[in-house]
Amino acid sequence: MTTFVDRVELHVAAGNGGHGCASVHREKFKPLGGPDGGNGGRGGDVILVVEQSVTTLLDYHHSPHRKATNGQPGAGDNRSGKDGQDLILPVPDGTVILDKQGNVLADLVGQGTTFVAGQGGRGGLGNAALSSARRKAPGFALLGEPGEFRDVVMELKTVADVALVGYPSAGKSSLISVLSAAKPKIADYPFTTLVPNLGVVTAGSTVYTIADVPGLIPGASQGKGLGLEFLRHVERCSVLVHVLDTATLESDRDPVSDLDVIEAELKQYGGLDDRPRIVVLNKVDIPDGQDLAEMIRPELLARGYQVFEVSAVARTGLKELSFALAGIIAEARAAKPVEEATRIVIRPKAVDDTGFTVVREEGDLYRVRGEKPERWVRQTDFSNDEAVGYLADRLSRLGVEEKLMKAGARAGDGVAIGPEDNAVVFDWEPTMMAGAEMLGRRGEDHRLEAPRPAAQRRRDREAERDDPQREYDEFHPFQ
Ligand SMILES: Nc1nc2c(ncn2[C@@H]2O[C@H](COP(=O)(O)OP(=O)(O)OP(=O)(O)O)[C@@H](O)[C@H]2O)c(=O)[nH]1
Ligand SMILES: [Mg+2]
Repeated sequence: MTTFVDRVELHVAAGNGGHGCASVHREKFKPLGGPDGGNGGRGGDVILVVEQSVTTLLDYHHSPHRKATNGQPGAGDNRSGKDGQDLILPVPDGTVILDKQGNVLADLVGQGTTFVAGQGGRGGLGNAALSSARRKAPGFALLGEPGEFRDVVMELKTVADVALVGYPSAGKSSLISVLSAAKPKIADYPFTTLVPNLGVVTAGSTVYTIADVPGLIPGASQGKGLGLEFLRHVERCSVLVHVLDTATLESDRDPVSDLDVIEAELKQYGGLDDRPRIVVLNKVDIPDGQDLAEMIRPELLARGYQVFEVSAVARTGLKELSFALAGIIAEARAAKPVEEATRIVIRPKAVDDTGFTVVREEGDLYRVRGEKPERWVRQTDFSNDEAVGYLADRLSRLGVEEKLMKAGARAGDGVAIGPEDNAVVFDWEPTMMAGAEMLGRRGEDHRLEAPRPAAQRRRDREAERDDPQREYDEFHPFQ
């Protein structure tokens, strides 16, 4: 049975926002009580949080689809819908989040570090919130926005200070078992260790962690043995320890050529060149091993390695080794910039909702892209004419109509708002507002005109002021 999983695909779905409600207050003898439709609740986020007690991604291997709950719809009598609940997913320290193309989205190190993997959809405003001096009794409400869907890959890169590398059966797991309280599996056949082991070592006042990875053999970079797959677990360590077997019975091997082989494989893997290395000559309890260790020591020293002779079985040389490692680690820690604060919250993308673009595509289709227009479209109930009119007002106030006109669009041309695979397309009918503006400046050719930033800015401000959803979000930042 698998008990350790260090790479999974995870499919998250944040909760949808609840729809706003369109309702009119009714009381006996007071037939026109005004709009009282409440707002929809926000959909829950899907949030990954580093939890030290979690050591594998196994849970997500078994159930890779995770969904947060939806926000509830608003109701009459100004009742807001309940927010959906955030879904908190605990992950091991050192989990890297990638998109499907392999780009790193977040690197989660440190207890409590948080990544919002899927953002819940905003609730739609009810007609009470949408009413204004100009629109006293709106007969529509805004739709809740869909929650974010996202496919991510999670990879575990163990966070250890020391990594042990070497041939199978060199004694890496044995070393961990005598340096720390960990009890990894040890046996006299190769590839006993199939997944990394982690132990905690205390040497004087320094406490550090030590990990091994499955043994490497020549050609590991081509996938021989267990391959280099597990080397990702040594990427975060501050020091690499070569564990060399001084008592191997294989005639074509000796510790120095073993070292060369492992170094060549590390080089193939890449990215580990700057890590300090030390050499441990293991199994010196065996007389031949002791002799061999003495013979090769000068050569290793000449290459610049610190060399330690130990026996994991007879437990000799361990103290020197663990204190030397503590020294290197203390130095590495001191050299590191101040410990990164834990509990960082990483949001996948900063939303820039200021601009939008209009691009003319083939067949007289004009595509509008931008955070705001796309969001507004998602919030619109297209079966309600008033809601569609409200959308048209919003778009025109943002300057979408004007930009369309400048791009050459004419009444009847197709306008698509949104990306190719998910756009709302309609025939363009310039509204009164845009038409009036066009008349006002008859004789000028918009396409030759330089942008008028001040006027544009003013229009943007006005559009902003008349966006109740935005104001609502500002006053309810946690919804
Ligand atoms: N005599 C002697 N045997 C040792 C010593 N250290 C490890 N061994 C033996 O070597 C064999 C392999 O030890 P492991 O610790 O499993 O080796 P490993 O490097 O973790 O091997 P893989 O997990 O297969 O990569 C076991 O039979 C151990 O008992 C030592 O210092 N002296
Ligand atoms: Mg092992």
